[in-house]
Amino acid sequence: MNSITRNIAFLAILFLFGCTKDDFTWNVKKLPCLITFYNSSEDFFTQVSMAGMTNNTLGTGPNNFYKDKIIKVKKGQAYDLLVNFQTTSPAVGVYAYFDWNGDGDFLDSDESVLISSNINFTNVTKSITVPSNAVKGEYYARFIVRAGSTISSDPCFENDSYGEVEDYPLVIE
Ligand SMILES: [Ca+2]
Ligand SMILES: [Ca+2]
Repeated sequence: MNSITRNIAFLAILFLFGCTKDDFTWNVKKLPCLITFYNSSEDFFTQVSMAGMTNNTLGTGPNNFYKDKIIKVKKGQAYDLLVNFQTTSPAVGVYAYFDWNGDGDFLDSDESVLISSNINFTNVTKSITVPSNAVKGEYYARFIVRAGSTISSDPCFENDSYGEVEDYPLVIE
């Protein structure tokens, strides 16, 4: 094989087997960390409501993904988020998380929102503004009640088995 033939053969192989949009790895969405609570009977959400989606629940674990309860929002718009939870703990950390840039985590700016760190403040309305630079697509929103004295905004943090996590599809238009 001379060098020209070799180059043509190499290009042909690249063309046939190189990465394309049909490559399966292209379509695999990065998922947020899995977080679980094995005792959700005492500290849990009873309602999450936003952008026309309302979900009334009891305490269930270890992980809840409500795939049919879609939170559909538009870039740059503000929405009321209503959260109701109950707790028997002396301390609590309740957070909402939104993967605004669709990179499979809740770690970017404005992606975590403190809902309540007060056991007497269990019925909360917060205004949530979708960043104007949010990325269109279907991602995830997450809500966590953490019971206990260790309050962390880390969306992956489990300090013990008491609490509840509710995950939802987040559609950004
Ligand atoms: Ca619940
Ligand atoms: Ca993110």
